[in-house]
Amino acid sequence: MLIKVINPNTTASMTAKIGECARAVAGPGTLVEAVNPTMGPASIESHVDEALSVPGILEQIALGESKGVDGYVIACFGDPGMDAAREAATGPVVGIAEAAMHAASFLGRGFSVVTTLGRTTGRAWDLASHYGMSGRCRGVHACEIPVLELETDPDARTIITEACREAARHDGSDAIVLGCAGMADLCDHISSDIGLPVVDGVAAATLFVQSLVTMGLRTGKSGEFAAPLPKRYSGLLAGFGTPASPPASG
Ligand code: 2AL
Repeated sequence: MLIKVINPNTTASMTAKIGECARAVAGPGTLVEAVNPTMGPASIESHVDEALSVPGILEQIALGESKGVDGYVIACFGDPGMDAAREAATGPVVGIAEAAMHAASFLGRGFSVVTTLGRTTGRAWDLASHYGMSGRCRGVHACEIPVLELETDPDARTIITEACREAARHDGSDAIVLGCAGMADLCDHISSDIGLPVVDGVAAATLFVQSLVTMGLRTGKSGEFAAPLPKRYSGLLAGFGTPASPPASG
């Protein structure tokens, strides 16, 4: 099967890391294609970044559909454009926040999220509520490292590890959810350092998509998530339009 892992930001080095982490868990019959859009923000850490990442995601879904992709991972912890992606794709689409929170809910009574900047914590709380995880999510904590500095800050691993340890202690949590795709490669190190289960959403979402495809399950298309109606789009978004069918004659 072919799983397309979409890093919704345009930073290729982060896409490469995400691809490695997805491939490390995918089964032998699964091919992982990791991509990022060519348009959009270099990192996603505001509501504006998130909104402007969605056209690039939809462009990547359209390309995936033309190649027969079996399922998709949206690899940003804000889970941007999830509903739109589910309309546009034939196969299942799983976001990393959604996947990580569900996986963590199997590991104990409560989990804490450790994310990048404090300004992204509101979105993480909203997603916990949206996914029915309010009773499980005990805290959302920021390490105040911007997304792209995860790759360059030599102290990033130590700072995030200590933030995870303190989050679990403060919240009395059984597990940690990492709140950024750029933290995926730290998951095993942090888990062995703090002695708690630590969930990386990239791995979790890749395996959930693989499982859904293996079970022959895909997004229900009979209502809300049916393909969008054909229509004209204008300006910068003109390429997203679909030609309307001519009115039936006679
Ligand atoms: C993210 C993420 O996963 N990718 C990105 O660009 N921003 N999440 C976050 N909380 O900063």
